[in-house]
Amino acid sequence: MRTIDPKKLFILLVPILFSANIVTTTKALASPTLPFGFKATKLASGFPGSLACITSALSVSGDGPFGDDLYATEITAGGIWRVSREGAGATQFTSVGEYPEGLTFSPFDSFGNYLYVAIPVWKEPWWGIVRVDPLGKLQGFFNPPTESLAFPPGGSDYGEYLYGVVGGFGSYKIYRIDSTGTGTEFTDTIPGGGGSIRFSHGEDFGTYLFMTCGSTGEIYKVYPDGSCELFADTGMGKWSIGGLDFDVGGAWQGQWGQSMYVGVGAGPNAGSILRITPRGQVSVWASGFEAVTDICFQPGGEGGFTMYIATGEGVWAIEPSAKCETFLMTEKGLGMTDIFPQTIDVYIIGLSFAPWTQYDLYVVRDVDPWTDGMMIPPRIPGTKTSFSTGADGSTPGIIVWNAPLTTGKFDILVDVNRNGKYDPGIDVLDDNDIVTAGFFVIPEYAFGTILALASCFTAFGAFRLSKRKNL
Ligand SMILES: [Ca+2]
Ligand SMILES: [Ca+2]
Ligand SMILES: [Ca+2]
Repeated sequence: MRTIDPKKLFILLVPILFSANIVTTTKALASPTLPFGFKATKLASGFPGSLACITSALSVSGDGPFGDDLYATEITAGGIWRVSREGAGATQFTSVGEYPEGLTFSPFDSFGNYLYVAIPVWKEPWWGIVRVDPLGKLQGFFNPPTESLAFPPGGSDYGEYLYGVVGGFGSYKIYRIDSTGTGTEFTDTIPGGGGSIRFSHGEDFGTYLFMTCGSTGEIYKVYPDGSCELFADTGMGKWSIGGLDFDVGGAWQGQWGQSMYVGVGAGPNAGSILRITPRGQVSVWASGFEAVTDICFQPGGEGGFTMYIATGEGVWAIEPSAKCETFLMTEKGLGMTDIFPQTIDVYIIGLSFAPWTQYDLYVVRDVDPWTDGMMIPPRIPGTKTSFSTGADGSTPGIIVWNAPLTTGKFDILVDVNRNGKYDPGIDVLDDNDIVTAGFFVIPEYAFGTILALASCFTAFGAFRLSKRKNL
């Protein structure tokens, strides 16, 4: 039998695989493009009662009197909206008049159980910072027009204050405001004008105040003494970047890594989400949303965190999804594919499983369809029967079936609850598809022809070893 020269395989596959190293999820208006292993769900699609559905900022309440919903500002009609995290849509919580921007809950008892809202204009009856009680009643709190606000985490060098970006008259300053609403200047005029602020909270980022600069596309770090230092230039240009948040502080980071994420609200890259490492390296992490104006992370959920984003067409949740996919080895690392010649080993990568856990694995003849509670058919002889995850819940590329392979259609099932049966919503299928085959093994002579037909790759993408040090 003729074997395929690995170099030839590489030349054939690479243009296909590397042209799409991200997986696309299509939803409604926006067509988000997310990294492999993540999914996006729209929680609220525009807001009832407003014509232009532009959300500006988001905050997640804890389990206190505000429930555990998301709260969002709606800048054209001045609403504060309450968005169900379970996908039950949005309802108006209260109205503050025009142009509310940032909003946040207080971690400090001294500031009481209020939602604090920044309003960057002088306009009756409310401006500056107002606070809203759990019944939606408003109180004035701080006067100068404020664009963004943030509380530091408890016990930091920034004290028990609310920090606000105060603008107007051509210059911007950060104020710190005590629990009585009395503000003092914290920074001198800040470089690049105002933007969104958020505190990092430990690990490699330390605990610092970070600020996006609307007019330059830069991000500054603001020290507890009020001095500023350039942290990163996103390269997105003027009036481009919006809110930011950090995925640190949960039980484990999972696939999120340890990063700052920044929304891009305008400019050529509008609708993207940037990922910035603790050393200030910037990359585009996701794209294809409408203008992304704010981001907030909530620890918990399957993958360690859920990311919520405010966009020009509503609110989305982004989270890792437990996933198992078939790959083959190329000279550059692993390339995702569903088609294997008989002479090539079958690899899998598993993502977003629980950390430090062993899972039962089944490589079986194609089942069409998988039905709730059915017994998992016998394994193909010689295939791998289990795999284990590391601290981040992933398994690096492992061979589950050594060549030579048998031709045919096959499925791979991760029996998450180890009961020998298929349980929808618990067990994980290769390609997450209950009908089609997870992968095909075809005769050697047909392989070159198949490769020429890119449409035959029902799912493709690339996962280069160099991109993720954990693989
Ligand atoms: Ca099962
Ligand atoms: Ca199947
Ligand atoms: Ca597959």
